Amino acid sequence: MSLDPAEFGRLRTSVAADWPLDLLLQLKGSTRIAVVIPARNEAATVADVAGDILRDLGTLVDEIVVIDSLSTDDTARVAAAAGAVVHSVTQIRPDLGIRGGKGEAIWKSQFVTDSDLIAFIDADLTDWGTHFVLGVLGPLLADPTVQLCRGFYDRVLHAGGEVTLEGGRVTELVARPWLALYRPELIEMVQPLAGEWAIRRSALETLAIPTGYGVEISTLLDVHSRYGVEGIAQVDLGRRAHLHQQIHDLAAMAVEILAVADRRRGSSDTLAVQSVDGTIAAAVTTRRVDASRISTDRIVSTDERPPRNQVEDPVARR
Ligand SMILES: Nc1nc2c(ncn2[C@@H]2O[C@H](COP(=O)(O)OP(=O)(O)O)[C@@H](O)[C@H]2O)c(=O)[nH]1
Ligand SMILES: [Mg+2]
Repeated sequence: MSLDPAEFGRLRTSVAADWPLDLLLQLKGSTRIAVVIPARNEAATVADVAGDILRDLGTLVDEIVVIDSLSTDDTARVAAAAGAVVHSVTQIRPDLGIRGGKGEAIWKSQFVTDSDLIAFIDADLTDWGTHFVLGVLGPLLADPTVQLCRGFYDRVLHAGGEVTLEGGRVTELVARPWLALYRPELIEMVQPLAGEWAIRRSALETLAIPTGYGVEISTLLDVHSRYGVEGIAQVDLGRRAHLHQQIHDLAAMAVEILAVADRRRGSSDTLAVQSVDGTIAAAVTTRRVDASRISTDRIVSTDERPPRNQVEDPVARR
């Protein structure tokens, strides 16, 4: 099932079927392409994700990289066995500090890849296909003015059951309402927080990157501020399923997304508070009370890393 692109106004919307492998191979020319898979404790699924991409898209993709953050399971071993290049965030520029978080993995991936286009794919996908990668790359290969392409999909709510275009809970109750209030030009984004997206390196390296789950909203807002709605595309990938999180973990995710979005409340792409090395260090405390009336505090980091192009190379510093 796909949607009528006419519904999407100025936002460039296509469907994955518009971007078959042979077309992308023609468009690729000398463009180098990386697929980056952030993964923490995804041993059950990461090998299938990386292995399928290598098998189907080996001629298109120049680098396939898994960025692991301190997984306690076999993620790194099974991803390497599937043929991916595996890096731990602890080994990438340790001089810049070592942190957890999905955004941190994406930020550090810039130090171990050199491709012109980078596609990000979640490692916990269970119902997906390698057309996800083709779909997010197609609009960037076809049109040099597109900087960022984000996927959208029906979400499979129950295994073998209903599918719906509704986003996840954080998408529907936090991200899309925030966009409606503060960036109405982006209300046509179906899945603003989708983990499947691609971006030009030249754009990514100019953006501050939140260390955690704020990375999707920040890249969307910052590309919009800088390049306008014309710089953004979205692509219908069909359907997707992944592993679901607990509501309390989603609440922490929502806090980070709101903090990161609120720093970008205006249309300006300049972040106000920056420390000496350009990292924004900030945290929010959340509290919940359980059935025994015992409260637990949780500190949610809302840190952001500086744009890659503002980080000196270690050699240049000496
Ligand atoms: N390297 C790394 N990857 C992470 C981290 N946290 C999440 N991820 C990965 O980011 C992707 C999306 O994370 P997930 O927790 O599934 O978020 P959700 O899909 O938004 O619920 C998955 O591939 C995770 O393994 C982290 O701290 N480090
Ligand atoms: Mg997930």
